[in-house]
Amino acid sequence: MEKLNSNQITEALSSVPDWTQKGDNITRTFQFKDFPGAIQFVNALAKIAEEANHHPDIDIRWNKVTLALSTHDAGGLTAKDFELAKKFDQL
Ligand code: H2B
Repeated sequence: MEKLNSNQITEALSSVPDWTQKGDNITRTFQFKDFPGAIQFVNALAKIAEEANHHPDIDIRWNKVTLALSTHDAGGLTAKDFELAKKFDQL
């Protein structure tokens, strides 16, 4: 996987407008009705992440789940991060 340059990142971000770049990560916070709702989301995304062998950092706070995606193997953001972000948006 090739690390994206800043122009490529800007372009890719337009396809996932709810995500924000923070350094070498893209992040989004999802909000649910309650804690079980948040956990159900995490369980669903865990399956996708494992199948893709690409695992987000996950921060769970009651009904909110913040995900951060980066490709550590490439030392930055790659197309894979944006692919996964799109899949998580669809959940
Ligand atoms: N997840 C993420 N987000 N970035 C990676 O670079 C990564 C990963 N690498 N999951 C994978 C696992 C790698 O460590 C294993 C060995 O394939």
